[in-house]
Amino acid sequence: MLNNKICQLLNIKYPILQGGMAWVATAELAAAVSNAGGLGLIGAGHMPPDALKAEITKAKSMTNKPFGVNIMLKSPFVKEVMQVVIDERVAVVTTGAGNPGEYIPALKEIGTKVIPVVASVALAKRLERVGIDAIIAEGMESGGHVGEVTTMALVPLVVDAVSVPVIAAGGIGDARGVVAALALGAQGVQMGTVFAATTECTAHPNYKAAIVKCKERSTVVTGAITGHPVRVIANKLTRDFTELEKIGASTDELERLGAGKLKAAVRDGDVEYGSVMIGQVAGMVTAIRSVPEVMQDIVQQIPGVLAELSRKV
Ligand code: TUI
Repeated sequence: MLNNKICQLLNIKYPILQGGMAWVATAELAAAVSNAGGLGLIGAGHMPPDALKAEITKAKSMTNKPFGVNIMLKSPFVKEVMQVVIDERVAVVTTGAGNPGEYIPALKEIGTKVIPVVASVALAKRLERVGIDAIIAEGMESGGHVGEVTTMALVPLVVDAVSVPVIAAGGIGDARGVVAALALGAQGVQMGTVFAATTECTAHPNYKAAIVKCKERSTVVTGAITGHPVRVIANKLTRDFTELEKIGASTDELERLGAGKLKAAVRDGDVEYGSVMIGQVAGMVTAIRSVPEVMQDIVQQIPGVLAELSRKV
């Protein structure tokens, strides 16, 4: 069951990818997800190249399964971290927050599988022409930097627009979500939020506790005005941000308020004045569990979800 094109492409057991969350997705989390049969990824975020290299070395020591690196294209180190990924022969690269087109030929040349994250059909179509292996269609239910289209609408539109396999992301937190994604035409899923709330995730306990506390309306999207809308848990920071937006603050001022705040939340545990990026499915997370438990729960519950579905149709 579940052994499909994505599994064969990435040499993994289940077509379940872990989101490339900056500061959250360290070697420990990536290795745990890969060891549990999915594809773990290190979130490079704004990491300098030497830090990424150390993280890759650590992941290699913790798993003999394939893992990937997510490259945030707005990083000031994007060129250098791409080079690290090439030097280290990382099996899979996912990208976010931009158009990775110019980097694709070099990655393809060494056999790295390239799977960009997109939030629109237009970019999906453009990237297909450059030779990507698959594409992640990420809806606005996700945490962090988001587009404007929901997963429910985006995934089938991308599936119809491209011929590479599509991986659904945004709003997927359990077996029902996985089955729904497959029903929309996706061949796999990417999940961030549920993996952030695991024992193997090295994020600060306050950050993980904040996820458990979330209800369905606990997150908000701020920063649409700056052109970088992000989904985060509503807190003192988001209230200040909204106030600044209301009085017509400049993009510069708004970006200054946000600078360093993701690290403050994830590493230092400042969930009141940090940027607690997380997806809407945080409302579904009721406890911190281990990665194998999360993975096994999802995989084992799929037949039940399908049986229930076939009773209804
Ligand atoms: O990238 C994410 N999620 C992220 S990145 C991040 S850190 C950040 N820092 C500064 C500015 C922005 C983000 C926190 N969370 N998810 C994948 C994703 N990519 N969602 C949406 C997009 C996206 C948006 C626009 C992809 C391509 C794109 O294209 C613009 C273009 O250049 O054509």
